[in-house]
Amino acid sequence: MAFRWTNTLTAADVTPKAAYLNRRQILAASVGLGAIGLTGTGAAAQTAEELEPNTLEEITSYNNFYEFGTGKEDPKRNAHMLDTTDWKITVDGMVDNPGEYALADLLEGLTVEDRIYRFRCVEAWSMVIPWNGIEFADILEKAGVQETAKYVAFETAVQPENMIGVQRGVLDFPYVEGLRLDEAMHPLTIMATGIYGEPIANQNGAPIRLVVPWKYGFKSIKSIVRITLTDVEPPTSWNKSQPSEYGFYSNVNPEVSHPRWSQASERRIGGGLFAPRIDTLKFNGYEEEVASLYDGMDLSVFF
Ligand SMILES: Nc1nc2c(c(=O)[nH]1)N[C@H]1C(S)=C(S)[C@@H](COP(=O)(O)O)O[C@H]1N2
Ligand SMILES: [Mo]
Repeated sequence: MAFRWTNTLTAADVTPKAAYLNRRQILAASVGLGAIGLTGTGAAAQTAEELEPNTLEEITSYNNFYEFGTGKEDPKRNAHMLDTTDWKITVDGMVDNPGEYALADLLEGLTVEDRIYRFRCVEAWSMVIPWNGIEFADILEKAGVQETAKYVAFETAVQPENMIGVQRGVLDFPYVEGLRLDEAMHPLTIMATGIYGEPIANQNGAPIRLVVPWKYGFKSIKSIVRITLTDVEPPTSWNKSQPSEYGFYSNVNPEVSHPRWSQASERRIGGGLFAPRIDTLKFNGYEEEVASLYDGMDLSVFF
């Protein structure tokens, strides 16, 4: 790994926001370039310019978290009810070290890195989010993935008494997601524990959520309580709900329309009412890094 931030950002060790912001340009230039060893100063300059992060206010005020309602402002209004105390994550399936881990134990010794990523919802809005997170591959290494494993399944907490969306049954809960093992192991795939150096807000998926920046936002499952290694493709919430509209792979792809709208462009949150739409990039701009994962696959079939 050519580029790893070695400072460890945790809830207890928060980088002052000013220092954080001063590093922004460097960070932006590193994302998706240094991490994978891609070189080229032209690309770096372009990335730095392009990846102006959204404000914390924007990131925490416009959300999808159906456990707390279907409106974009519902999670901010309702997610204070999420109980994140004494958080535990069950790691099971095809692993050498299964168990129910306290969050701190699961993450102990692992490096929290700063990653400024594009974030593209399947609904065609987008943001740029400065995450703090751990490469998911580091967590998998701790779990001890067995050779038979081919996929990773994820599950969100269900706290019916705290979650108005669960009470209303707006989706089949628990929210579940999955990745192929090579996608899960990819260095761009992180488990986020913070944003802007602060612990991740409840509405963004506290205390820990997946971030897979080349896929539509719904793959980035929030408030995770179970990680299961398996040899069968796991069910995923939106595919279960609308199989003709949402596939397992869900790679950002401007060439493959959603049945009800185009995916060729997107609305960047915070741009204002009259901001022009911006072109959506294949694999959300991470094509160089991830396209080879899908060699030989027809991405209009495996959407
Ligand atoms: N558990 C859970 N995870 C979820 C969702 C959800 O409803 N429940 N929504 C997904 C969708 S559609 C998107 S776009 C992102 C939104 O993440 P953000 O609110 O942090 O921007 O979370 C994803 N993860
Ligand atoms: Mo989404």
